[in-house]
Amino acid sequence: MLLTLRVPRSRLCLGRQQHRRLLASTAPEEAKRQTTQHPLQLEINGNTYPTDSWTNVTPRILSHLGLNKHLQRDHPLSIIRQRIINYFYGAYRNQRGNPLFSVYDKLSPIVTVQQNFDNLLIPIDHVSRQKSDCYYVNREHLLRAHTTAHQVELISGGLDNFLVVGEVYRRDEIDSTHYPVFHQADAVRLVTKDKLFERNPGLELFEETWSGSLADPKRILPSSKCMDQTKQPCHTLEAVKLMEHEMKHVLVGLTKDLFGPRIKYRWVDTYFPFTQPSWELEIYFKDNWLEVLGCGIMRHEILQKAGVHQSIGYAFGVGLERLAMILFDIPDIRLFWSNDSGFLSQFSEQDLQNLPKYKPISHYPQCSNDLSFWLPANVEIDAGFSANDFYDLARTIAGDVVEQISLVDKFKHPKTGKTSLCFRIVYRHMERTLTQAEVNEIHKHIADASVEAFNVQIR
Ligand code: FA5
Ligand code: MG
Repeated sequence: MLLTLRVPRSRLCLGRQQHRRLLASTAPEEAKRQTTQHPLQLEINGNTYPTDSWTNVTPRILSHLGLNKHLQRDHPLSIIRQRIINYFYGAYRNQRGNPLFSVYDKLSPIVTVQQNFDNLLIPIDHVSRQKSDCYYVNREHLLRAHTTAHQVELISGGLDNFLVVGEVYRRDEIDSTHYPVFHQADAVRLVTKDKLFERNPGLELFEETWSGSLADPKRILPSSKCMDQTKQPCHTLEAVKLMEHEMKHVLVGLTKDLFGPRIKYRWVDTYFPFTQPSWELEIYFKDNWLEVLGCGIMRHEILQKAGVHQSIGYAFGVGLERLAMILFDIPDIRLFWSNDSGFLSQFSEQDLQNLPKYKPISHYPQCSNDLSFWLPANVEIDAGFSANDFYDLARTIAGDVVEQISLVDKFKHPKTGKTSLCFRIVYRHMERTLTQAEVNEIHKHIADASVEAFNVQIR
């Protein structure tokens, strides 16, 4: 929303409310100090940045750096990342059958104003540059507001098909679908005339009348508003239409790959400073149209700046939380930051094609107790004892107050040769807080029943 022409809602309230909510768990005086006062320099990821009148990152926001939820195994954002990558690997292959796209998912989120804005022709007075919309480290550095910030450096490095995945930071509103730190995947695909017009070799990428004057990087034209949805003056209509068709076909393909063939979607014309023409893709979700991505034909000035003169390209940026919310039926974007094992244990990367729907977790606290026992002599896990039998027994006794059970330790005694197992059982009630005494009693029942059923010896 932020980089489009529409005024984001957050700009109207200048982010004050979101700050109050963000800092809700910090004492008021401390929260105020953290938001308004800064040390003379900031130490981030081993680099030192002098602060200045632009500095507005808070310790709370900086604490998200390096959490890399998109790389955390079995996290829903990692599952979405993997699904997008797999889709692109399948959709585009070279003649030898290898994937065309390369993936960059560990780039530092601290970028320069040049990377985040200038390289992408974002006008100097564009709202998205304002302090009220971004987290600035100082006047030259900020936490990237979109993964598009890496476009020019990667193209300059010679890449023509790539995906960038990472977290982005915006002083946006906070509600069930907006959070100041969220994840994006960006992609760029560049093609030459020969490739685009393989079947129509007579066609051209660029208008005959276009002088190519943008080709001199020192004479980059001032960014126009790019509101004409037809095409940029330099491109031929055929080139733009073919590229648009390929891009929309691939993005609808991705949408259907994720959500099934019956998903309702629509294309909405929009404006981005770095693409022309530009669109947003919206998906019908819970009785509303939800914007999931922005895309378009890349501005030719950007390619030229990056040293590419004979190609046309498309680019898009998609919000991972938005996709994951639809895919897993996750009702609130804040859940993606949860370390609650009741949330995290619901997702697994093992079978990417059969993903479960999210089951709401109780907001009452968890209580976890360990149970360790010796297996009988000559019995081992999967040879006389099955962990699944133990799980069933525990569930039969405790019912739904058992939220999770996992095997956390296993070892063989060097002398007796007996195997010891330790299971962690997490208890939680859906409607009330369990007392430790109650939990201990249930836990004891499970221990007693295990002795009875499996002839184990409690340690
Ligand atoms: C951009 O960030 C552009 N860089 C996308 C782009 C890339 C366009 C390349 C063209 C070419 P926008 O601000 O609309 O655009 O954000 C892109 C997506 O991020 C949105 O469609 C939405 O899915 C997600 N998004 C935006 N703001 C938030 C937020 N506060 N919380 C969660 N997701 C968000
Ligand atoms: Mg948008």
